[in-house]
Amino acid sequence: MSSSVSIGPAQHSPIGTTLERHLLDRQRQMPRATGDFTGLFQQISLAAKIIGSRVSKAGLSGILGRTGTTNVQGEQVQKLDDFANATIVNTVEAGGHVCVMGSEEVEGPIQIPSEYPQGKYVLQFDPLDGSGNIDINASIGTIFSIHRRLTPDGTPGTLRDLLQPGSDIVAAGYVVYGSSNMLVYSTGDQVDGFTYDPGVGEFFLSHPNIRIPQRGSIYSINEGNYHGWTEGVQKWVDWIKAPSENKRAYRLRYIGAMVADVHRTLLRGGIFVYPADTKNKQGKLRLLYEASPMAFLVEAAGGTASDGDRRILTIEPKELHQRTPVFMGSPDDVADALRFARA
Ligand code: FBP
Repeated sequence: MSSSVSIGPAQHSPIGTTLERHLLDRQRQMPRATGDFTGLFQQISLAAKIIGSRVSKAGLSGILGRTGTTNVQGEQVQKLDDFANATIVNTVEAGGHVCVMGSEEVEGPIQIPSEYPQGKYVLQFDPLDGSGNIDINASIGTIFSIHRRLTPDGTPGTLRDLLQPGSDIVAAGYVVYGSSNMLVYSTGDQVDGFTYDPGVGEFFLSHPNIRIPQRGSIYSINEGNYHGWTEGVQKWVDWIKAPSENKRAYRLRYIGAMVADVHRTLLRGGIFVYPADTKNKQGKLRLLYEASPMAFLVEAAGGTASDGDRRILTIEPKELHQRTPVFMGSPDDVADALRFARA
């Protein structure tokens, strides 16, 4: 667990505990807690409720399709990307808990307007992960991580506050908008999942202490990129999908939204991989608001997360939107993949 978090150790809250109550119970464990962390988390969960509500009726509310603009990644921006980004910024900026934010949809640091307090935390997020799935009604999500600021208290946050390694994450989480909406988070000690009940308008603890299996039977990768991979990765995929004496053939599952593919991997085991290829020399996924927060969760659940050479959490970020190759999941499955990839 990160030393600088102002919330107590993970609780063994009973199933059905609300997220709010779960956070307050943890806060009470920490005599020095100021309530800042709990306050920030409540704003994140409120933003998730607003986004989830819009996603669930996207086809009816004219929010499908593109805005016609291109983001810093060179991607066509979806209307829901914009809506989700604005919802998180508007919900969090006035709360006084953060000093700066970083988003997939915004080129530079998102400053907190001067009329609001400059808080002690730093929030990074992918407002809508899996944008390609929006118009086809497949699972999408929101990914976030929280760091403590490095620059002096009370001053506007800077890029330096955003360029922090995953190993200094205070908390990370994601929301998956799927058959049901779930918020999964960790402060490093355990991973807890909460399911949203739209009838009550609240997240309830449904998956306490998620532990990833040591080995799974599912691999998740976009095989359409096969010809752009290194020989090592090609050999790994050829091996994992072929039955052999001491191994059965793994099943391929690829939803095309990292948040959903990693969610399944956390619950069922196996491995999710987005390697570098001739098109994406550094891989496709972004370090600060995709790979790092998901790596933090996978490791907290007992899994492994590597860029092929080192733990993703040890990577020192240089740029806000830098990319990284990703190998994450069950320890035995990631070890197999790295053995091939490094050969
Ligand atoms: P965004 O949708 O946030 O840009 O995320 C990137 C992403 O959609 C991941 O969620 C997913 O794992 C990957 O890209 C899918 O990429 P591809 O279509 O190349 O397999």
